Amino acid sequence: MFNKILIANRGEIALRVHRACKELGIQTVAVHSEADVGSMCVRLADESVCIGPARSADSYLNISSIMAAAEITDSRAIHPGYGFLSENPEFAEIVRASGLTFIGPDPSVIRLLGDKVQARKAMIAAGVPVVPGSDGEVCNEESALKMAREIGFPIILKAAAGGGGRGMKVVHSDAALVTAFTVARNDARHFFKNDKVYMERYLTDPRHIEIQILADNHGNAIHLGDRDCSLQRRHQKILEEAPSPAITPEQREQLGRVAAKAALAVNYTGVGTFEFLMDRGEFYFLEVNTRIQVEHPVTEMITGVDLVKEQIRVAANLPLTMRQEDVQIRGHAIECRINAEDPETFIPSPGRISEYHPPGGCGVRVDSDAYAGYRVPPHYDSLLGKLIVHGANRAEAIARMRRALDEYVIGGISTTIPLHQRIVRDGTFRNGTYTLRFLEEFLKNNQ
Ligand code: MV4
Repeated sequence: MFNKILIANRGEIALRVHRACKELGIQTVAVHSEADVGSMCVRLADESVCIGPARSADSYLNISSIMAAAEITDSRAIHPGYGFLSENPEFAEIVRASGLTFIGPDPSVIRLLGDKVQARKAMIAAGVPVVPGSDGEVCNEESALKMAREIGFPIILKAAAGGGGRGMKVVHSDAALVTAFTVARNDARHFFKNDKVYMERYLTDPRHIEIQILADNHGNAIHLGDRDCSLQRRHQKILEEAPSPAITPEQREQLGRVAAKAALAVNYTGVGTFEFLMDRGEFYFLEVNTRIQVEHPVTEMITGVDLVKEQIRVAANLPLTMRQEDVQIRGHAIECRINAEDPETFIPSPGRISEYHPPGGCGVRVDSDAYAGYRVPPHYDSLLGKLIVHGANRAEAIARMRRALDEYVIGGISTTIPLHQRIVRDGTFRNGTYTLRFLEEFLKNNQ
């Protein structure tokens, strides 16, 4: 096992990784920007190094500073968390070339799955169902038109280097396609420095269901069930739950087996997420996320598996601590993302937290690095932390979330707690029938 791990991230996930390291007997190095000197992970880590000014580009995305910090602290591995450099294959290569371990899949696997056209092809080859669409890149207007007529409108154009909702264009007609194709290409070139685009049939009212997988360097790949992430606004997830109330245990088992098999087929190692859309009872592969995800705790709560510890063990070449038949899904878990934002306008609300009282009691978990007196910096995304509950079933989990949200006190700034208090009381949420479009409608009707 590694003696010392450098945590190349900030906020609640840096603290989450620190906690896993401590339980494994590993020393931690927190790297931080000038704006994060007062953060909880910096306080708790065994060592800390300031890697630059507040701006992410100068600190959390500054590869040379991070590598210098790793060198002076004699760190043996780097955990990238989520966001920032977590899915950057060049960073993973540099870490490896410096003789350290990147805690994540092989750089070649990150690169393959980062190209959504290549990922689609790899998944088709592995027997994973994908959305009907182009075989590869859409190269010109003529082939775009021909393909769209075959697939049938509406279609969606996506950037091969995109993902997570950026660089997408929905098209409803022949007439709109020519301009949309040009715009999609230019946007892709501009945002991702790669103008490759592809086409899929546009599913109008799906659910977003993802499978958590775990694979080691010894030929073992297992799944840990699904998460339902359909409750989102502008591609930002707001609340996640596991298992999905929309699928049967048989569907879960089948989709999980498909994802684990596909993970083996692409030599995937570590933790990974296979994203699917579900439409009229059918599943369609979207993309693979090659990092630990924000919503991983709901899976931990229903399986009892510490995903970050497993991820670190796999990176140290140890075998998985469990087999597929050892994984049992118990009860139901829900996560509310607590953002430092106005709960109605979603405008960020940085500033000093004057009062802080997190909820507790049976089945309640808070993953947050907030504390009374903490200043939420204005430079980063507004996630303050996550409130996660576990119950014997979905009804108990909802009642517990409602109770825990009512206990949570965060003073001095605005948070999304009041929004969550309204969502968990909503009929459509409570009966579990919501789709990707739900939250937008909910917000319109609840002004
Ligand atoms: C889609 C889609 C409908 N049809 N693809 C958005 C994020 C990126 N991972 C893919 N996304 C979508 N792809 C087809 N063929 C709808 C979305 C989508 C979505 C997906 C997941 C979570 C939230 C979303 C919100 C709006 C649209």
